Amino acid sequence: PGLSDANMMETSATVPLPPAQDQRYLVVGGGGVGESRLSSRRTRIVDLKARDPRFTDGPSLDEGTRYPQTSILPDDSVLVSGGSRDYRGRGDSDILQARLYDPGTDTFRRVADPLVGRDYHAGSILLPDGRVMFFGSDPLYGDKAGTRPGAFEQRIEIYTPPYLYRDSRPSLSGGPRTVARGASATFTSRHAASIRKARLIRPSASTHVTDVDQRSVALDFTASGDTVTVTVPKNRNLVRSGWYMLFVDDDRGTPSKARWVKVL
Ligand SMILES: [Cu+2]
Repeated sequence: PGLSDANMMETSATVPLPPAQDQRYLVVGGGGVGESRLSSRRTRIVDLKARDPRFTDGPSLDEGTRYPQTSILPDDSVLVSGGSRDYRGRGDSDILQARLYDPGTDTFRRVADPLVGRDYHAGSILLPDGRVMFFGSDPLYGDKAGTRPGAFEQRIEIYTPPYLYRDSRPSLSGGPRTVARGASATFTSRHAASIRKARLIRPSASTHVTDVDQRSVALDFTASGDTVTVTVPKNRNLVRSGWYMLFVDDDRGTPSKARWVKVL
């Protein structure tokens, strides 16, 4: 209940808002079924921990947006970028805009625009150094009039979030390669005293505006001297087995580079 533009779920994006423990989801944009010209400017949020979960609208996009790319960042913001107004970029309708969504304030902030249009068969993934890679796009046509077939986009773009323009970032090194669910692991950081968050972020598998692996799990942690000890939650449904990127964020929300950790 409450889902706005419910007839435009095709080509919308869904992302579990960080941290995954909150069980809140953001649904972005979308369009009508098939080659429909309809597209949605809406974002919708649902809290699955509520007694009677229902969708409420979040901030709107400037234009109706199909195929928006969404990537969870280690500072708990979500990058929403690209997409097109019409089906597969038809009519030269790629949208060269990017935003950061803040789950705490439910607001968008415009950030540096992408330079390459991304519509069908495009994706974005968070890199272990805190940047985001964009790839693909498969426009139906190669011109505005729709007289020439489109060509698959082969340029890759790398987005550097504002947090990487600060003068320092916390270090993170050492620690084990594997951690069992429910167990703790100790890593080294010269900035241990300023660490405020620890996040396990699963590497992405992004296609068709869908990233089935994307999630950011909050970890309890303690800091002592130059060490940070994190504890992986016991819940198997929250933390599936496999590889994760472990990030720690400092008191300004600046993330470290990730350490790769395999959860057993
Ligand atoms: Cu396809």
